[in-house]
Amino acid sequence: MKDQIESIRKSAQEAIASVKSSEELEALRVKFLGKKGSLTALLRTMGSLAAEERPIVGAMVNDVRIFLENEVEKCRAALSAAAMEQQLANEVIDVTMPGKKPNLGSLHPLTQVLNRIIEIFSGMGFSVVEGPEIETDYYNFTALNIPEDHPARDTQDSFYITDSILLRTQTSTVQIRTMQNHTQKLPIRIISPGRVYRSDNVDATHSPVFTQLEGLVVDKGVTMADLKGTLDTFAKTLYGEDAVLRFRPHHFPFTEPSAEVDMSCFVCGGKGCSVCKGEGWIEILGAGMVHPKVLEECGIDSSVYSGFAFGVGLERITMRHYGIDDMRLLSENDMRFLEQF
Ligand code: 2U9
Repeated sequence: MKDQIESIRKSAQEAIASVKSSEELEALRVKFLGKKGSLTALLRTMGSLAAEERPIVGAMVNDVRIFLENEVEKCRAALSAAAMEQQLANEVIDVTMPGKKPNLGSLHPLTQVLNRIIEIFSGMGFSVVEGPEIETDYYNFTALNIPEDHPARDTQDSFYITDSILLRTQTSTVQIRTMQNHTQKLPIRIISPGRVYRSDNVDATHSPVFTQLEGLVVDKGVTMADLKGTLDTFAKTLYGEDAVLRFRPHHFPFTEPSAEVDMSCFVCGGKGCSVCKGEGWIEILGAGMVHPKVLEECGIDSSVYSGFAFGVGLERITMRHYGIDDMRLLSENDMRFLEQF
């Protein structure tokens, strides 16, 4: 019996010593120490022993049980320490590796120029107002005194969604909404930047979507002199003190009188060069005094109030500003182009 006990102890100890995983260890524990294990089986045969031998053998079996339980525990601790070490080795971090460089972006050139223009007009007391890009023909045409048979209304020139809903062709819709909402709160001094849509074919100087910035001032006693002074300050702040403006008579349905406004060429100063095509002048915007019919349509008494308005195409100003020769570059989102700003 003593030999059997010793042989179980020895083979259990050897088996535990060569265990590779906790599953294997648990199987061995069950095999030797479990309810149906070999030590327990041995205890069951003690009935055949002489009475005086039983306590001695019982004590031996107990000692071996305690010894083996200890061995199992030691082995379990060693296995989990090894597992932890393996995990730490797998998760090792090389703190000397170079970090990932974040890709810092910059503002789109159109946004940079827009921000500069907003800054200039803010300095003159204008606030920025925006509005929807999908509009009704009332706000886009009718309220702006654009007659039913005007070519701008043609489906060839504007993008219609239904018979009376279209993508706005100018941001003037925003000024109409502002005037109709502000009849109790005059004067108005706003600029309205935003995207507009016209059915143009794409080439280096035309795009079916472009950005406009329009301005509107309505107050008592506003005259053409205020318009000229405001635009003069704008041009001189953006292009420098040498900038000179020239007003040419023109026609727009929503302003009367109307003008196209040229600026002395910023390259040659007016002498004539390739940028101004020998003219000495470059067209920069359109402007005029708000048509009395437009004021009346918005509930503003045109015998008491008057206003001026102007509109610029932001792409053209931006192209001139940075010497960009193709408008498509401003909407294609080519990183090789955008990274230069
Ligand atoms: C209201 C009344 C009048 C806005 C104006 C222009 C002249 C003009 C063009 C510049 C280049 C359009 O982007 S462009 O193609 N704009 O020439 N815009 S007066 O007049 C208004 C606006 C709103 C209520």
